[in-house]
Amino acid sequence: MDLLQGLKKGNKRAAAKLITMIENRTEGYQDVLKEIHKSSGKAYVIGITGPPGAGKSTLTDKLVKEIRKQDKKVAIIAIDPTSPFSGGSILGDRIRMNDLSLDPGVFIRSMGTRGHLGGLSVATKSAIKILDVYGAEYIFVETVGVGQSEIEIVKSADTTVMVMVPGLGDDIQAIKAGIMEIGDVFVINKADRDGANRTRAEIEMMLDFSNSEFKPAVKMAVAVDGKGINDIIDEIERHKEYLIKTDKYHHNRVTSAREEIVEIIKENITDKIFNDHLISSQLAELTQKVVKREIDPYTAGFNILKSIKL
Ligand SMILES: Nc1nc2c(ncn2[C@@H]2O[C@H](COP(=O)(O)OP(=O)(O)O)[C@@H](O)[C@H]2O)c(=O)[nH]1
Ligand SMILES: [Mg+2]
Repeated sequence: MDLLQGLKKGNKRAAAKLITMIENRTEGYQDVLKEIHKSSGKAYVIGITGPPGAGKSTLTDKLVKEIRKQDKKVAIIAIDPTSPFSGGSILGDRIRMNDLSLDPGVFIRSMGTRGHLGGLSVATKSAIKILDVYGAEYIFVETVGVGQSEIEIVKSADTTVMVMVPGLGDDIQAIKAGIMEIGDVFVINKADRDGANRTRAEIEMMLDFSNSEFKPAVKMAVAVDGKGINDIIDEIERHKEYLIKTDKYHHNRVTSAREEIVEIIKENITDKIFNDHLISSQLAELTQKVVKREIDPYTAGFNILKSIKL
């Protein structure tokens, strides 16, 4: 297991290869994950989410550069649920983070939906684990906060930064419920544009209704010009201290570990159903019967469950 040794020594290529292995579910990938689990759990995971074009990549680039001044090793995972590609893709992000990728202390990786049938969040959690063992002290996960799997991804972050832009108006209403529970730090990026103060007031008003113990701050930023970056880092730090002080840090990790186990169970049961010939033919047969109203879907589903050998 040369790759594992390379990973533990902080070799970028080893980390990249292992993530690819996990994405493609190459034979032996589960052994890798089993092996590294005990050495993982040290990195601090920061989710960066918000609508497309809000400036998440630009902001991540600036935040990472600031953190790099402390000489801490950083990894960035950019998730694009709409992209079937992974590895070196997401051209725009590559360009925006071009000079960062030359920094030996920064690892950048894109992940698309290819390969992981509904398991993007499992694949992301595995990638986080790999980058943790690789030695990244901070792992940034950038994702568009829309679908269920993306929300699950941000839920596994220790601190989530919600990036908004001025004048979202109706959009804020639409995503209101979602963002309230997800964001730990709110950023109004593109504050160089009109309406930033109003958007801030709108978000602050919404946050006032929340009865959560931690009151997130709403910060202004102009990511392209590097404005507001230190403020955001301070807020991430404040949230981190809150988590540790209240023991939520540990509690969140318990929840996340439990979810991870459940996801692995689900994923493998699904695999069993779709890869087993007998079950597939039973499924085809029962489907016909359900269509003909000879049996109902519940009876069919439970019949199949009974014949799954775990
Ligand atoms: N005016 C303005 N444009 C910005 C700012 N931050 C980012 N942008 C631009 O917004 C566009 C989208 O940025 P990007 O970081 O790719 O957004 P993402 O899709 O959320 O990752 C790019 O053209 C950026 O240069 C900002 O603070 N002000
Ligand atoms: Mg981006």
